Amino acid sequence: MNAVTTDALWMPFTANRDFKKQPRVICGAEGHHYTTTDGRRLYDTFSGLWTSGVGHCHPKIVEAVQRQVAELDYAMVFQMGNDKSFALAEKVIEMAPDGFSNVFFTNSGSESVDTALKIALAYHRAKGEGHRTRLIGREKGYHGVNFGGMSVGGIVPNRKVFSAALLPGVDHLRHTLDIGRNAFSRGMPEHGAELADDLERLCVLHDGSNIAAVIVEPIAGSAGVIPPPVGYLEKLREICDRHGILLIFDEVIAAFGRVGKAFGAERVGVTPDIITTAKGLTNGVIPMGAVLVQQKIHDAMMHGPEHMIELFHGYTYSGHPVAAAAGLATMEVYREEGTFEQSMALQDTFADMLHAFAGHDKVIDVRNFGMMGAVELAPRDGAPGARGLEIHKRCFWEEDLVIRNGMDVLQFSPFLNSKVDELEQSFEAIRRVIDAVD
Ligand code: PXG
Ligand code: PLP
Repeated sequence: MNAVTTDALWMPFTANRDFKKQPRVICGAEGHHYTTTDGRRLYDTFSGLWTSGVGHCHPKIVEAVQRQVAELDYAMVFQMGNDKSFALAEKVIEMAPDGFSNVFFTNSGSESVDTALKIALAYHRAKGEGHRTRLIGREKGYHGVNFGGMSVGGIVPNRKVFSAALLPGVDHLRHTLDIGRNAFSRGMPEHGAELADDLERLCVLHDGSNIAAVIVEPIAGSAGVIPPPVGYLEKLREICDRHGILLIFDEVIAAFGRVGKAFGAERVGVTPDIITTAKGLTNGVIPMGAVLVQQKIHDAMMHGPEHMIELFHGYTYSGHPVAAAAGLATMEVYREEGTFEQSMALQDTFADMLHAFAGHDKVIDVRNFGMMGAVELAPRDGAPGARGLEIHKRCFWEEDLVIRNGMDVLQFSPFLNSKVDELEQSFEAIRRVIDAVD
C-alpha cells in the first residue's frame, strides 16, 4: 500500500511522525475528487486548502498554464514586466471595491501580509507621518507564517516558539469568538460589536497618531471560522478613520467568491484601505498572492525623482507569467461560470447542513458565513485535538472523504460549484464518523 517513500519530506503544519505511520498521499485530482496512491477516489470538502473553488484541474486553467509555460516561462520582473501580470492586475482591479487602483503581486498569503504591512509603514512615511509605526492585529488572527504576519497573528502555537523574535510595537485586539453568548449563530453573531472598542483603547494608550495599521480577517478562517459580530467591522472602520489608521482586510480566504462576492469587503459592506489575497487568485493552481491598495496609498508613494524606485520591496517571482496566466484564466472561469453567484446561491443549503449538527452531544458550536463553515466538537478530556484528528483520519480511510480539522474544530470550505447531493452524502458520512469516535 505504502508505495511512496515519505521519509525525506518535512511536512508543513503536520504531525510528521504520526502521519508517516500511515501516510495519506494524493497523486491525482479531477473536479471535486482526489485520487490516492492506493487507488481510491476521495471527495474533497475543503476545496484544496480553501484554494480551489471551481474544482481541481479545471480544463481552462490547465490549458492556460500549459500554453504560457511553453510561450514565456519567466522574465525578469524588476525594471521589466511581462504582459500577463499587467493584464491580471487590470482584471483584479476591475473586480475590486471602489477606490482600489493598484495591485502588488506576491507568491503566497504570508508574503501578501508582510507586503501589506510594509506598504502601510512606507505610506505613512511618504506622507510625513513616519511616527506611525505601530501595528495592531487580533487574537486568533491568522496572517501566515512570516515574521510580520506571525507578529500580528494571534494563534498561540504559531507564535510561542518564536516569541523573542516577534516584531516590536505590535498590539492585539481581543478575538470575537464568544460561544457563551453566540453559540450556533447562523452567519454573523449578534453579540460582540463592542470588542472593536479595544482599538479605541489602544489609541488612547499609544495615541492614535502612532498607529500605522490594523489588520483583521473580515471573517476569520484558520482559527475555526469566526464571522464578525454584527456592527463590529463598521466600528473598526470608524475608529480607523477618526485616527488616520489604515484598515487592512486579510482576504486570503475570503476573496474570490468564498463568501459569495469577489471580495469579502463587498459582502460585509465595509471597505478597507488594503486587501491581501492569495489562494483563489489562481484557484490554487500556481502559487500567487496579491495586495490591493486604495488609490490614495499608491499616489502618496509616487513622489520623488522619477528614476528612483518608490518601494524597495519585491519578490523574484512577483507577477510570474505562469502564475499570472493561471490567474487570468481563473478570473475568466469565475465570470463565465458565474462562480460567485453559485457560491451565494449555495450558502443557505450549506448552512442548513452544518446547523443540522446542533444538538449533537459531541458538538459545542456551529459557525458559518458564505461557503465557510465550522463544527466545533467538545475536546476529549486531557487530549485536546485528538478527537478532531481522528475524525479527519477516519473520514479519509473509511468514508473516502477529505475534511480539515483545526484541533477539535471541523472546518468546511466546499467547492463554490458543489453539487448538493455530494455535499449531503459528505455530511452523512461525517455524522457517521462523529457518532463512531469516542
Ligand atoms: N492570511 C490568511 C487569512 C490565511 O487564511 C494566510 C494569510 C497565509 O497564506 P499562505 O499562502 O502563506 O499559507 C492564510 C492561509 C486552515 C489553514 O487550516 C489556512 C491557511 C493556511 C494553512 C491552514 O484553515 N490560510
Ligand atoms: N536569498 C537570496 C540569497 C537571494 O538571492 C534571494 C533573491 O534573489 C532571496 C533570498 C529572495 O528570494 P525571492 O525573491 O524568491 O523571495
